[in-house]
Amino acid sequence: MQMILISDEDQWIPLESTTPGNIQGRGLEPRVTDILGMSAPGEANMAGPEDKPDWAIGVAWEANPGKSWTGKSWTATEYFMDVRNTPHAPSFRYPLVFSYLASRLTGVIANNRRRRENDTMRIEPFSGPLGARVVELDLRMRPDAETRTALRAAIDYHGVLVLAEQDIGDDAQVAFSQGFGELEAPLGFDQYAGVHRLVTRLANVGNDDEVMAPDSHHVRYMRGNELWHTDSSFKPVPAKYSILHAREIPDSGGETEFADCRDAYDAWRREGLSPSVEELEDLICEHSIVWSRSLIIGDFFTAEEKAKMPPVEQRLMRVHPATHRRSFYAGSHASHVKGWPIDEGRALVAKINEYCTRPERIYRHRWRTHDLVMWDNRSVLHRGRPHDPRQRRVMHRTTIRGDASSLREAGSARPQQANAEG
Ligand SMILES: O=C(O)CCC(=O)C(=O)O
Ligand SMILES: [Fe+2]
Repeated sequence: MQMILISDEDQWIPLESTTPGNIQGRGLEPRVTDILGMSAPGEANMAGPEDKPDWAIGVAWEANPGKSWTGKSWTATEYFMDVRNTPHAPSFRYPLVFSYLASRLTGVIANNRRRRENDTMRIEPFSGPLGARVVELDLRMRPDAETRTALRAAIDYHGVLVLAEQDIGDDAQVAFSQGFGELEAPLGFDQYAGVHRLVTRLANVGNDDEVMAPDSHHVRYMRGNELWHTDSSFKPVPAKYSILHAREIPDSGGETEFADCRDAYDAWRREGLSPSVEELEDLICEHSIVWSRSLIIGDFFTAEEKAKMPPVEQRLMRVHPATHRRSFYAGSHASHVKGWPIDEGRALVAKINEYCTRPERIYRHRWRTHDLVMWDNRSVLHRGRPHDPRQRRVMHRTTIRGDASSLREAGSARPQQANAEG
């Protein structure tokens, strides 16, 4: 995989690695302290040695030596570039908003202090294909626009971000989440007294603060989360990011697992599995929460609830709008393939889900109280793991709405066909 780095002259230069030595070797200032990720859209598009990357994306953190006059010790800049036709000119680049300038001018000293607290934020990628830890970030200090942009690029690239020790309540979680887009309102039966109306509470503890019986209606409903899924794919506009905050956790069990569906796509293509990625490119699946719940808790919903949640259609393969990486998009809400015999479609969905969730593609998160984990539902599947039902587990989730139905995303192999579906 080719790395690309932007130089002082806005020239993009391929690098084998992004160590300062390498940068110096090319006559550039070693001022870039961290490259989030710049790569081609999966190795799949880099089939031959002469292949060139299509695009590059990344965030560069540049140290401000001795701190700049703004007091900031780093500057994050997000880069995106289409390198197909103009290999050495960025098509899109924006420096991030220096929002603290305004507060400085208006003399809001408290804001300045809060922002300085987060100046040392770092992203530390995990060793596997997905996930990274965000360190030195305190969400009580309301991240500024620049920090949010760096986080958004990080979540798009890594799929899962872990932020430990975030002792915040619903209001702060909602405010932080709204920085990434419009929030989904939870389904009616997912709303609870005393919980913010934009927060989905996943808990085995009722309004009376007692642990609910394992066979209670709500605990049974939540068992659906033990199946691999992508949030809200059963809604016409599925979720983009989900943000889950641990309020109370059991002594053992109750982990959440994440599987990298971009890595699965790349491997499927590399291994030449059947059907080929070209054959899969424009397939449409029907998604339904009535179907997915039936797999684990039977015929659960009332006729009225079912009528409110009719099946929807989603693409089986998605192209990430920021990273341009392809991934499978299925999970337990996907039931079958439009236009295929039902059994064959179900078998294909099962095969793809199994392939996406192989051990080498999984990050398992063992929760600690006040951990906050966010993930990109467009690229990863997730599931909750069982735990002792007598122990309390209380999680609060905010969910950022996607931009549109996946049907509106063009598959680039046959864009005219995919567009016709939208
Ligand atoms: O409880 C869990 O670990 C996962 C819950 C879940 O699926 C979600 O928060 O979207
Ligand atoms: Fe979920």
